[in-house]
Amino acid sequence: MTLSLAAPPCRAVDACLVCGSRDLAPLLDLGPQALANDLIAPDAAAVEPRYPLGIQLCQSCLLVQLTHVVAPALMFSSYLYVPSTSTTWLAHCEELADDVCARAALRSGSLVVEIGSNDGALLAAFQRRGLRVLGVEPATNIAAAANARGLPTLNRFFDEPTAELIRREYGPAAAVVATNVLAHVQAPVRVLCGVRLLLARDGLFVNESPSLCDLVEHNEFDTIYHEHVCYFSLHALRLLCALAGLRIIDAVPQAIHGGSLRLVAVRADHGWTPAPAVGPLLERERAAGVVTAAGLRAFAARAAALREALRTQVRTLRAGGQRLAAYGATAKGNTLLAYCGLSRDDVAYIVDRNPLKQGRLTPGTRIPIVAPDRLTADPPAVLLLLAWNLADEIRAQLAWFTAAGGRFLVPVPEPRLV
Ligand code: JHZ
Ligand code: ZN
Repeated sequence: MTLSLAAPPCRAVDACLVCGSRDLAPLLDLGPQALANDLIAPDAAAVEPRYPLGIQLCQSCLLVQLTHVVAPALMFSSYLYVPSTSTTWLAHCEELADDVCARAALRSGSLVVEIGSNDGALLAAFQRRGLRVLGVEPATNIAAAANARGLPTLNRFFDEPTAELIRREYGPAAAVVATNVLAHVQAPVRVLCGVRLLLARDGLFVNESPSLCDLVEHNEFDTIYHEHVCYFSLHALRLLCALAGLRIIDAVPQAIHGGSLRLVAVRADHGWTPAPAVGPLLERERAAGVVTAAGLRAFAARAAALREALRTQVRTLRAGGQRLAAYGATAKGNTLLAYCGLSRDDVAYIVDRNPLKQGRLTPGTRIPIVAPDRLTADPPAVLLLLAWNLADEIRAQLAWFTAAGGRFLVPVPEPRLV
């Protein structure tokens, strides 16, 4: 894939990415930050660039979005994150594939297209169910790995021309699925228009993105980073889908990634009836305060309080001679470390099971990322859990650590030692 670096690396968003309104209310400023997945080679000479990180609310269409966006080619042309290092994710893929098959009444050989298919964990689940699969993935290294596993993957960003190309060469899709990708794009309506183009008349679009409601309810400010351009409420998604000629027929909250929303949509010209689940979710969003600047600023104040509480907690532990390391070189971990001002003096190292991340340094904070066996060789007293969304899976693996007196410091919804 060719890199398009003609665009500036970073630009301020002064008109809503969806509706163009300039009625944008600033909500939370997380300061200048390095790109969350831009893990540094230990011998890197250059200083990693930092870009302003903050969110704002469009008071016209209710989309929460970044205050500054970074050129996608800088973040997604080569990628180190693969979700399949987590068994929680693999189990989620099986359940999602079953759900899509049941809802769309897919037959053997029906075409399922996945946007942002990463290493193909979800495609493989569909393939095992006898379906014809095609992935679209912009990261060259990861698309190549998926193709090598026998999961056909186009190495490009998904847009309307890509949708036309797929329809021409593979036929209309019985289902289009996307997980953790719509929030990553600067023109989500254009992606949804591509979905509309690609879907068969009775085809189904199933999208999962982190839920703004969960983000706000559980103080997950760390899931804000440059890769996540949009923070979706169902209120905003309804409008986005309508603008693209899609109609939401169901919305189901999911526990994955700290709380996501599984959205099921069809072409607006198809006569499906919406499920009743949508009304209560809209009500929950209003109660959580995600559709007003005042409600969202209350969340921003909680994030600032969390920062102070975590800094105090870390300072107290260190003053008591307790050494800290961290678990999970996550994207969100970088926001947390940078916003809370935690450094290599506070966190000796970060363990991560993904070999692509090991041997590198966290962007901005330059904390070494190492393989999990470091924990046995050089155990800390406390492990800051940067992958708090996978706490159950990780704590089950590290039963020996807690049995030996080690403790976890879980940062959200508020810092606590367990
Ligand atoms: P995890 C990613 O965020 C990035 P991150 C992305 N932009 C996105 O949208 C969200 O996901 C949804 C490691 N691990 O999933 C693997 C272990 O080492 O919370 C991962 O590096 N041992 C696409 O980066 C990290 O933790 C384990 O036992 O915040 C988890 O990253 C397990 C289970 C995981 O996503
Ligand atoms: Zn707007």
